[in-house]
Formats: sequence, C-alpha cells, structure tokens
Amino acid sequence: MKKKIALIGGGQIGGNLALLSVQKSLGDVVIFDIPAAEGLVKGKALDINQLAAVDGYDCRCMGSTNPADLAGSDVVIVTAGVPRKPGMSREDLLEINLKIIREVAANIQAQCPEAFVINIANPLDAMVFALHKIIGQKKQLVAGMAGVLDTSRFKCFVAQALGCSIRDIDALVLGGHGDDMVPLLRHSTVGGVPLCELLPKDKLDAIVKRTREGGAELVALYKTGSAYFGPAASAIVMAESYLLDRKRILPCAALLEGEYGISGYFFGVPAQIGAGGVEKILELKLEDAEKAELAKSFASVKKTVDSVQL
Ligand code: A3D
Repeated sequence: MKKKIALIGGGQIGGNLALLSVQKSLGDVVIFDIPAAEGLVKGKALDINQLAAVDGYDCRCMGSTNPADLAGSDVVIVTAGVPRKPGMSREDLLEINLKIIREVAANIQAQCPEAFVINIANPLDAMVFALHKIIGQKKQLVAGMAGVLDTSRFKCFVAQALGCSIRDIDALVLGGHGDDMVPLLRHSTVGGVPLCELLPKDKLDAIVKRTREGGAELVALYKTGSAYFGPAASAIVMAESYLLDRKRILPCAALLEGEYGISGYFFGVPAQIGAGGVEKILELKLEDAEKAELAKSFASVKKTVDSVQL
C-alpha cells in the first residue's frame, strides 16, 4: 500500500516538499493549510498532479483545509508558521509560531498520533520541543530538521572554496539551529583527507561564519521570506530514511536523555533514522574546545525553550 505524507503548511517549503515527495514516489501527499490558503494548496496539488503525467509519477497530491484529511498519515512534515523577514532573528518568531504550533499539534494528536513528525518551523529547537510535549508521542517519533540543511550549506561553501565535488565532502554540523551552531572542522574530510589540512585557518573561519549565517544570507536576498529549496530537500531525506528504513545517520534535532550531557531538550546531534523513527543517537568524543562550543549553542537553545509557555 502506498504511504501517506501530510504536509502541514503549504507555503514555500510545503510546496517543494510536495513536489519532491511525488518525484521520489514516497507516497500520496496531503498539503494541509488554513482556510485562507485553500486556493493556494488546492492549486499546488492540482499543478503537481498535472506535472505527474509528464514523467509518469504514480503518487497523487491533494490540497486540504480539513484536519480529517490528515488521518492515516505515515509521515507529517510541519512548516506551518511565519518565516523570517530581513533583520529578524529566528527567536522573534517564537510567540507567533507557538500559537500556530499548538493548533498543529492538536490536529496531529487527533488525526495521526502514530505518524513520524518532522518539524521545520522556527525557532526550530523550541517548536519541535513544543510539538513533542503537546502531542505526547514517544520521543522516537518526533525530530527537527536543521542539521541536514546546515551541514549541506557547510559542504556547499567547502566545495566552492576547494573547487571540488560536493559529493566527496564529509562533514557534520551539530547543535541548535542558530548563529552558534557547531560545524565540526576536525571531523570534516574531503575524499578522506582532513579538511583542516586543505584550507588555511582564515578560510575555514570564513566558511564556519557563512554557514552559521546561512539562513540570514538567504533572508536578506529573498526579502519576503526564508530559504525553501534546501529546507525541503533536507526534510525529505529524513522522511525517506524513515519510510524506506534506510537507517541513515543524519544530524537532526532529537530529544536527548543524557547524551552529550543534556536531558529533556531537542538538540542537533547525529541520529539514525529508520522504520522506528529516531532509532539511535550517536555520541562523538569531543575535545574541550568543541564541548565548549556545543555548550554555548545549548545555552541559547535552553534559553528559548525555557521561555516556551505551553
Ligand atoms: P510560508 O511560505 O509562509 O508558509 C507557511 C505556511 O503555513 C503558510 O501557507 C500558512 O498559511 C501556513 N499556516 C499558518 N498557520 C497554519 C496552521 N495553523 N495550520 C496549517 N498551516 C498553517 O513559510 P515557509 O514555508 O517559507 O517557512 C515555514 C517555516 O519554516 C517558517 O517558520 C520558517 O522560519 C521555517 N524555516 C526553517 C528552516 C530550517 O532550517 C529549520 C529553514 C527555512 C525556513
């Protein structure tokens, strides 16, 4: 039987999620949004169904504003919320997006409480925390997408600096989805060669800075919103690993219970995603300086999460 993918929020990222889900034959798609956006999501679904004939995709898309259409979903990807505008921090979205997330969580709880939920809405680490708390699912079934995108941005800048194929870069960005995320230079390699041997320190520092500010760079260019192609592709990799039981190790925001010395918070760590959801969290042996960077990132996440009133 075909799988069912619910996209809660049918805006910029939601539309791209729908397209990628159909193109990768992951399952049938429901793009769900508020009544004011009914035409938008019905239009996107119709447009994608018409495109399906061109390349012969077998998955179908529907646009809906009826929560009952979420029932039976295997995966839910949440983008419902407001994106940043130039000059805003992700934390500036907390109050407005928290209101939306409460409604989203209630719909998931009522319609598809067994689904694997991937959150993209910002501020990422606080919204995924709120979703998990309200829905009350087991921790394996909720994750936040940020690390795949942040790592992809890092790899993009390394490939540009070296003029090499992005495929040969192995890297990892951990921590919160904020300006103090932690690209792990010591663990990054290019074709097996340590990255730190290939670029001088000033170039590496510039890549780390640009990665940390990668979201803001796009907000400044787009002016009316934030990135959408990269975030959609990154969440689809997580959904695919769950639906196909790929057991890929992907950096994502998972609920920690003692790993990395953190308990009770979602935080970006390498996690194995398979049919059981977040099946395993991998712990890296970090040096003192890396631990200090991760602690700084966690302090920012904790501050935002602790201000969440549910
Ligand atoms: P946008 O194009 O505005 O789409 C958001 C959609 O959510 C709109 O169509 C809204 O109508 C819809 N929506 C609002 N309230 C509800 C509700 N209660 N139920 C269902 N749908 C609702 O934004 P976008 O797609 O560009 O971004 C979505 C979110 O992703 C924002 O919070 C961004 O900040 C965030 N984002 C995160 C990343 C990460 O890497 C984590 C990257 C880029 C954007």
